[in-house]
Amino acid sequence: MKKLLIFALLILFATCLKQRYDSYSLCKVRIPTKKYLDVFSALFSNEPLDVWSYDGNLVVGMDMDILFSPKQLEKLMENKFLLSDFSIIHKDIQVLIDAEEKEIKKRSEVINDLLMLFKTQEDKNKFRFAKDNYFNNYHPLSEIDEFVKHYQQNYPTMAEYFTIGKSHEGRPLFGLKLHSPGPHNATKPTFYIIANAHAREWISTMTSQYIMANILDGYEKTPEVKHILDRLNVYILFMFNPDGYDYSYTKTRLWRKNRNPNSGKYYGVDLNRNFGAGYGIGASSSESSETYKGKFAYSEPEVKAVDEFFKNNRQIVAGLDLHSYSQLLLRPFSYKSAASPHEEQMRKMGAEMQEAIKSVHKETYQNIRGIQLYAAGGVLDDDIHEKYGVKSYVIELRDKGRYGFVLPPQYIIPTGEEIFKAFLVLAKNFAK
Ligand code: 0X9
Ligand code: ZN
Repeated sequence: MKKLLIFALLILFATCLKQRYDSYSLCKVRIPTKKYLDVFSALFSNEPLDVWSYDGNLVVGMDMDILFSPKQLEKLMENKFLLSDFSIIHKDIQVLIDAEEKEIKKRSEVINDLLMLFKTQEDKNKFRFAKDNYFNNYHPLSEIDEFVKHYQQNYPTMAEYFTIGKSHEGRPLFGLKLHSPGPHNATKPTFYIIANAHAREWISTMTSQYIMANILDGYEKTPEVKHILDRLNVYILFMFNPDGYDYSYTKTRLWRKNRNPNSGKYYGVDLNRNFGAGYGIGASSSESSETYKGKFAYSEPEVKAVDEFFKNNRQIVAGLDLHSYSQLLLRPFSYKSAASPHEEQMRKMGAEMQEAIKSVHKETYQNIRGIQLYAAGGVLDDDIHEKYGVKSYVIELRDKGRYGFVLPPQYIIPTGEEIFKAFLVLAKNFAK
């Protein structure tokens, strides 16, 4: 009884430590002119807004999803004349976060109850890592690592566990190198997948794991997968920002950046503004901003490690950087309007992915150049495209704003299914 009480108190304590978003409202707003935009942004210069769409930037004439704290909402209400359009999508985002937490807990309890039926650890792992069970839920970082290792152990001749360095807080940046059965020939053309540059975009790591599991399980059964893996290696980095993910999972659900303490008051650098190509464009110099670019290009250990990884693996020809949300297929460049020398090929392959995705659950994803969305500099995909000619895409996964970053777990599998199809059609172009 006493033990139970202590346990309950610990749980209570842990939940109290979580950042709450009571009465934070997610709103759709549109600012009609540049003049109004300047006044609007000046209003919020002390407490930067969390712009969920448009990469943290305020834009003119477009619908933006913005999260307002209660104080900010009050200010907004007094200055509504600055907007040409305004509506509230969720008047209390904490309600959504509570519902998500409840759902995650319920789903993990169901699995935990059933785990009692199995005796050995091996059988237990087989059950909890079965695809239908695992992809039914979002998981803490330690479980993601276990899942990846479990798959590696099941396919020792086709998968190699690797790390490329450590995060700011010392967590490993881990992945799997997938290849056809037998010795790993590292000189083969290689496809990359990277996920979770942004902490709160949980669906991105789940999708990268879904693709991994389906490549390994599919090799013997699906001729398309075999065709690709016989010709291409696939390197997957499941967690670009482990510190941020852990922080988002356990403490502050809507955290985006890494966990660099900066000068002490405001934590975090936006890892997708810290690369070299177009460094500083569409990014912030302010440590409190969601798009803080860091002290200098490649200043962050996570970014440095990923940069080294691409430098040392010049056989990488193409790949995907997974983000959420908005349902977009973005190709270079994002920092400049000049077309890439590979524009035509990349637009065409984007259209192939778009069609493949639609064929699965009828979901539409827009196929555009990054800059058509908004200028963003220091992003990974531009950097490796410019430096090494890697045919790199960003996929902004589901949804289109109904749940935004707080996408319920029942969407993990459908998202995985459609993006796995996109992976197959894109990779096929390089499996010659
Ligand atoms: O801003 C980003 O880093 C990405 N969007 S997100 O909402 N996941 O943060 C997109 C980067 C790609 N390029 C352009 N925005 N143009
Ligand atoms: Zn992102």
